Amino acid sequence: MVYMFRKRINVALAGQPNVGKSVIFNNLVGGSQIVGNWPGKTVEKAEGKLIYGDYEINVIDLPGIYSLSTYSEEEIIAREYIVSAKPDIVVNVVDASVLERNLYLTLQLFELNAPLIIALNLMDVAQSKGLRIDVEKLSRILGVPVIPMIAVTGSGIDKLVKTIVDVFEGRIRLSPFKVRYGREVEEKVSIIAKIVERYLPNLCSKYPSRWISIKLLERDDHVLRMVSELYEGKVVLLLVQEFIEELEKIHGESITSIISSERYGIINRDILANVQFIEKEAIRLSLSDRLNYWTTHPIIGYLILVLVFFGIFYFIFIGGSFLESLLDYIFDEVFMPQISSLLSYHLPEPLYGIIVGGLINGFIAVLTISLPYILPFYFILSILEDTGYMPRAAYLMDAFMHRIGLHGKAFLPLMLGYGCNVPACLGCRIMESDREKFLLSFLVVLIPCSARTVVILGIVGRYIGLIYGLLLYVVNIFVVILIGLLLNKVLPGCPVGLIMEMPDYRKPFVKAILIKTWRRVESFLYEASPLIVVGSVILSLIYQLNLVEPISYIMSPLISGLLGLPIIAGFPLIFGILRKELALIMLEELFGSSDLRMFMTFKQMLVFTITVMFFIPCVATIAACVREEGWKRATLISLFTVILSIFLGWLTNLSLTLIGL
Ligand SMILES: Nc1nc2c(ncn2[C@@H]2O[C@H](COP(=O)(O)OP(=O)(O)OP(=O)(O)O)[C@@H](O)[C@H]2O)c(=O)[nH]1
Ligand SMILES: [Mg+2]
Repeated sequence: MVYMFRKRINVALAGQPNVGKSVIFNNLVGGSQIVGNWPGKTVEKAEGKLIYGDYEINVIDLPGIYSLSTYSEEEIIAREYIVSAKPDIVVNVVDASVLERNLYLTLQLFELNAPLIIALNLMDVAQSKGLRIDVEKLSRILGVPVIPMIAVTGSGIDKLVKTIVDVFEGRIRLSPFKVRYGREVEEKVSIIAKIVERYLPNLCSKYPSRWISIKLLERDDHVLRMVSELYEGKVVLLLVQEFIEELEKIHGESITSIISSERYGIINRDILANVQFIEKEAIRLSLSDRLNYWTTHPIIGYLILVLVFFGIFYFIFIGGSFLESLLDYIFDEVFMPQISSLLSYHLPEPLYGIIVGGLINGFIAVLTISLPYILPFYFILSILEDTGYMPRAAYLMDAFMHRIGLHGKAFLPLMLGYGCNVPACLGCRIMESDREKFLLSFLVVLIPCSARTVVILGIVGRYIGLIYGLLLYVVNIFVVILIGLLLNKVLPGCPVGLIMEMPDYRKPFVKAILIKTWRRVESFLYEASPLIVVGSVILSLIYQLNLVEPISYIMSPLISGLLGLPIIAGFPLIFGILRKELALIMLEELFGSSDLRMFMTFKQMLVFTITVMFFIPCVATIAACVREEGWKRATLISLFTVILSIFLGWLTNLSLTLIGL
């Protein structure tokens, strides 16, 4: 027997927000981490594996952090990972177009004694800004390998992997840059380091003593707490406090400003001055600046926002209808008749019903009902994410969002919600306070995700008219605002202000967009289609066991009494918890036709769609919500959506009946 032993290399990707860490991660391990042009998408570390020759490279994608201080949950996650898990190699991804700011984190990684490789990403953007970087010299000064990259095109990835292995095997030796502060600070740092080494040996076995000293001087909360909990720590803290006061007196500014300006001094004087050159001709008002001006303009900006939104749904509807009729023809007209006649010949009736009616029909429904709308949606969402329009939209919406106790940044998870509520729920973590996070979680699950879009455009858009379909999105926005206003009044606490960095516009790359769309479609096919097929099989079992009537009867007071829907419409609503598009798929399966007009009135279609639009989130979203908010809150949110959806369905039914429809 032959055993294969692969050497394992643990690699962490660390860097500031929005520098391309997740693109590199996805490229390396084929992952599907959220990628987009705004800071703060990755909120929790993600893990993936790459096999390279005799090596198994374990890659961790860390959240973006501006520095190694502990201002946010992400910074703690990233820093603790680097310190505790001690990865073999830390790939510090830096944005070549704003090196000064990015190297700020790099210096701190050096101080942490992390074994670094620098991935100098976004070289294309740096070049278009007229910046030239002497990569070799940068590598010489920093004493570690520097790999120029354009991650979205895959350029530099191979070299990065090879370098990781070479460093791991000691073929490339690291002689890391030594960060040296001004004389006064340096004196204090080395005294504190000696004392810390002597009196706090346990702490020094985890963190480098020099790093602890700098962090103590910087008044880092986390380190201060750790030291104060130790018996000898109190004395150390007294000394540190004395040193801080002394330094602040000499420099006339706060200790954090002293240290950060010294760091910038080192970056500019000792590093950038030797390696970065600005080529004159590129200094002009760039396309990005002009686009930024118009898309954040107080009047034109909003017009563009409305146009973009309508344009997106129009594109999805047109693209979706076209793909739907194409796939319908292929599967329903060509493929299905052949399969049915073949299987009906070989299978006994109950089994035939379950296999063809449940399994195969369920799978075909995925391809002919969901996929046609989901594909254009993912495509256009990818473009929107990569250009950098999303944070502009968030900026424009800031004033509105304040009315509902949130701020512009909250608009990002809400927009992601149109694609899928799961990342939107997880994305709520970017909010600063627990109150805002909870409030936003309530709202994101009300946003019609792409699966609900399948229902909205596939029923109302298709049978009543696209404009009515689009109107439902507007209604949805109004309801979300209303609920937000209400929650803002009810929930204790106050909203906080917006602090968000506005990234430059970036040109989306066709290849990157296509890969991203495909990855999303792929995970939709893997994750959603089993749920849809299971739902479809359960339904056909219910059919075979003659349970349709009794169950419908139990639900009839709600379904036909309150909502005025055909009695069997309760099934699709319930099964929609598995996957939202099951609501439409099951309606067609239950009616045994893909033309709903024969079985439902326009009023019923509207009531049904509105109920589905707000009804309880799907299982995957509930799970994400439990993870972020805990059981109690997730249950509260889910129950709330059930009551809200039935109430709105009833209200629609009542008002349409009152006006004689
Ligand atoms: N032009 C260009 N764009 C890039 C490059 N690398 C990444 N991008 C784009 O930059 C944006 C940010 O990339 P991400 O991988 O999401 O960045 P991240 O560092 O993981 O960001 P956070 O998770 O928010 O910290 C995306 O829109 C990418 O498509 C590059 O080399 N050139
Ligand atoms: Mg990321």
